[in-house]
Amino acid sequence: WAQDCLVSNITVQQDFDKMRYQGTWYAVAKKDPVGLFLLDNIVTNFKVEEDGTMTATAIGRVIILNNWEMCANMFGTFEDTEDPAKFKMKYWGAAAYLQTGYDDHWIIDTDYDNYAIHYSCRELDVDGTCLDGYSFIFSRYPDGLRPEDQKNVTEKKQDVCFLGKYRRVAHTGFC
Ligand code: ODT
Repeated sequence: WAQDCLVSNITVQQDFDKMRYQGTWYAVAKKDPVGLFLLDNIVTNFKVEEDGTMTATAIGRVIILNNWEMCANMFGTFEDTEDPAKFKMKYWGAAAYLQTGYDDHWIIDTDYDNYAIHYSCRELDVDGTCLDGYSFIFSRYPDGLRPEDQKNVTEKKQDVCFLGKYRRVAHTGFC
């Protein structure tokens, strides 16, 4: 079986349940996009609003204007699509000089209680593979994934064609 890396062939979490996804997730690994933004100490908190819309906040260390290090406070709202695990994320920062955007936001796999794999392709290549994208591995625990989840997470890194492109996300208490 040869992996074709077509974005359209990437499978996502079946019957994604945003209620169970709520609460705190710690980034443990990240594949960066072009023009990377969030560096480390990345913690997100997901919520479902009364109208059913999923929203999230995120904090993380960033460097802006090439040398100013700070903790960014970010906000996102997630538009539903026909697939319950695929969203469009509109995001912005607490301050005007932080990044804003509108990205795909796919939940590739999660067990809701321990781990989650997120994926976003920002730019498709002409052949249908991803030219520019990013991905987060999240854990419910600040000190990382449980050993029993690591094999599955490695498989999913391969499924999204980013295996070998992730770096560890440190939690040092900076934010
Ligand atoms: O860090 C990068 O290089 C790209 C990612 C920037 C998006 C940050 C947006 C945060 C918006 C609010 C929280 C959302 C939680 C999202 C979980 C995963 C994707 C960032």
